[in-house]
Amino acid sequence: MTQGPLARLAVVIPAWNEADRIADTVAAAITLPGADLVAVVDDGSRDGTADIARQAGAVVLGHARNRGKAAAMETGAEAVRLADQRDGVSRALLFLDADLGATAAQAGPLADPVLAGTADMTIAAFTTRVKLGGHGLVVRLSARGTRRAIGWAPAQPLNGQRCLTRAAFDAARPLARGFGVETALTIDLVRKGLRVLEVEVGLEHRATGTDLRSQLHRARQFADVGLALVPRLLLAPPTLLPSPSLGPVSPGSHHPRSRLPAAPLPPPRRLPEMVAERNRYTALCDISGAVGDSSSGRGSGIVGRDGSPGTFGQAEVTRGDPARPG
Ligand SMILES: Nc1nc2c(ncn2[C@@H]2O[C@H](COP(=O)(O)OP(=O)(O)OP(=O)(O)O)[C@@H](O)[C@H]2O)c(=O)[nH]1
Ligand SMILES: [Mg+2]
Repeated sequence: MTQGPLARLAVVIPAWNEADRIADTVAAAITLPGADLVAVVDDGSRDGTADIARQAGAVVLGHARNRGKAAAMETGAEAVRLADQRDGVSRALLFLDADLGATAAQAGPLADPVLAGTADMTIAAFTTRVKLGGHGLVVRLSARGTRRAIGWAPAQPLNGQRCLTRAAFDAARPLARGFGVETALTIDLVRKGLRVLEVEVGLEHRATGTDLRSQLHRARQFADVGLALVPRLLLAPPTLLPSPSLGPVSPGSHHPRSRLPAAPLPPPRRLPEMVAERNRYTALCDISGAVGDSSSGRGSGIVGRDGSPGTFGQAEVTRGDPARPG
């Protein structure tokens, strides 16, 4: 791992009723290179998650009542900020889900580019996926909306395993609520010209089923993602029209940090034309249309408006696998 000015890492784990897995997740997170702070944010759990996390070695913060995943991330990041001030450092923030268990030990490559200063945010692409009933609907919604907003979507757009610099986290605030947070993070940071990179990691999470509780969970996810997308599609400034897609990535043909060839950019357009096109995209954005779009979420890349690789305002793509677990 490259040791740069951000070589210290804080792991933030939002958790809600994760008594079964939180101990393994914390124990694995503590082993990550550079991680000197592991904070679990217990979001009103009723199953002893907080106590178990504390015994496993985490700093535990708590919400008295359930406030959703994004609020837990904000609480965790704020706690890290206080620790940073105390220690005179600026830690990178590695967000991990609580249900990763021992596989959380594989998250190191996600932090490396951020610690090395070559990315402002990384997004995980899990190499192993679990079959999840109905989850694809929310993935497609997120992928389709993200692509409409910024012309590109990560292979696993809802993946919550992300590493951000402090500056990138601050640029993304206020976070979109609940499970809309990942979709909004991608859109907002790419729009702000920050460097977003996807990284393949060997993480696995708990497979949620098809029972009523799981379906309610997905309905909540769907609503949160939709609520995150609406303002971002309706209020998009005209200068942020979708960039040209680079098409799907051939499986196996890329390295985790490889860069796709840049597609030619269209000629510059005048403002009225851009506004008209923005409105057209907005009108086209029928959220329910995400259902059944099997192409959504397929890996594609965008380049910065200046078209040059390696500059701010671009995202890099690692793989073209549309679905993702959690
Ligand atoms: N703070 C907070 N965290 C939550 C809440 N619901 C889930 N989480 C956490 O968010 C992470 C992801 O939740 P999961 O239930 O695994 O959801 P998912 O993996 O995105 O979706 P599935 O694939 O459908 O399971 C886990 O760490 C959960 O503990 C919540 O209401 N508040
Ligand atoms: Mg999960």
